[in-house]
Amino acid sequence: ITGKGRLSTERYYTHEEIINYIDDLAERFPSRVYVRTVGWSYHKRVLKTITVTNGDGRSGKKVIFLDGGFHAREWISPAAVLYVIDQLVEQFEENAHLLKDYDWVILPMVNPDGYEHTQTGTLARMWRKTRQPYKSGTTTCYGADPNRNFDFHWNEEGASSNPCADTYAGPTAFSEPETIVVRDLMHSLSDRGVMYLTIHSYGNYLLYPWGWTSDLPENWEDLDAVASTGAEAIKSATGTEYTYGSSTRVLYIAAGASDDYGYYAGFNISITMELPGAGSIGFNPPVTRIDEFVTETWIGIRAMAEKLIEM
Ligand code: ING
Ligand code: ZN
Repeated sequence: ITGKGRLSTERYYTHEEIINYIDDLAERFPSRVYVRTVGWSYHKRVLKTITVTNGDGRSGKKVIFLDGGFHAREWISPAAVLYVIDQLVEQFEENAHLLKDYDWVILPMVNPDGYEHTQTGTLARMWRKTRQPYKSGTTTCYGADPNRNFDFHWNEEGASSNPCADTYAGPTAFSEPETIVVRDLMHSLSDRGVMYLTIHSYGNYLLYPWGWTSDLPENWEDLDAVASTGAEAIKSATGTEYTYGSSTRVLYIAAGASDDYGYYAGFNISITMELPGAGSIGFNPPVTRIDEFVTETWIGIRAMAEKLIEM
């Protein structure tokens, strides 16, 4: 199954395959691709970023930070992020404009413990959170919602204090090793960081801050311009419609999410992309539709990056 070569969009990868895939790219393209261990999950699975550059050796370029796999059951997310990596690396010539003044730092799998858990059988397929155990009275429940665990208006509206709830904010902000990794990456990149994109599913949304309040951030018009560009590019390519706007206004209020934190940390464009749903539970597009979804997602992400570059 593993081994060097092109990405397969014909199946969902395991965490190990995701890691092998980016490690192989680093071996095949040593001048343009750099893989780094950035931490470990609660169960000591490795978290790695892949940095894609144009290989010109210029340091201190602006940074686009992209991640996926926050929520375990949203399998199309890491698949879409891997496809972005594939396009930036393998279709290098036609995407050169996206790498001229920008490095892309990509963390394809934030929550490998949860992801692996969803691959253990139908009972576990709908798992959302991390897998660290928490006591609730005499019972033990597992995991915090990594997208409620960030320390920006942490555990305010739209998050739960119940360890057994799907939106459990955690006992403290940054209680999860996985969100600490994302936080530290954000701070290490923030002086160069111009766009943070985090890929979830499902519902066809392009969401920007704030998620903790219905107020809009100061540069909401820029955020709206980038999000609408992504939505329009997808609509004209495939007909798929995306709704865009602030998380609170177009979806629901949710404090402690990564896009709010990324914006607060200095990424002036910070967007959560909710890919389309399919399959019996929305979170499980059949493998025959992976290719369609990831290529469409790439069209949107590329258009947003192009908009950012011209802004
Ligand atoms: N949806 C996101 C969630 O974490 C979201 C929506 C993102 C709300 C950012 C607020 C801020 O609930 C999914 N599907 O995870
Ligand atoms: Zn999600």
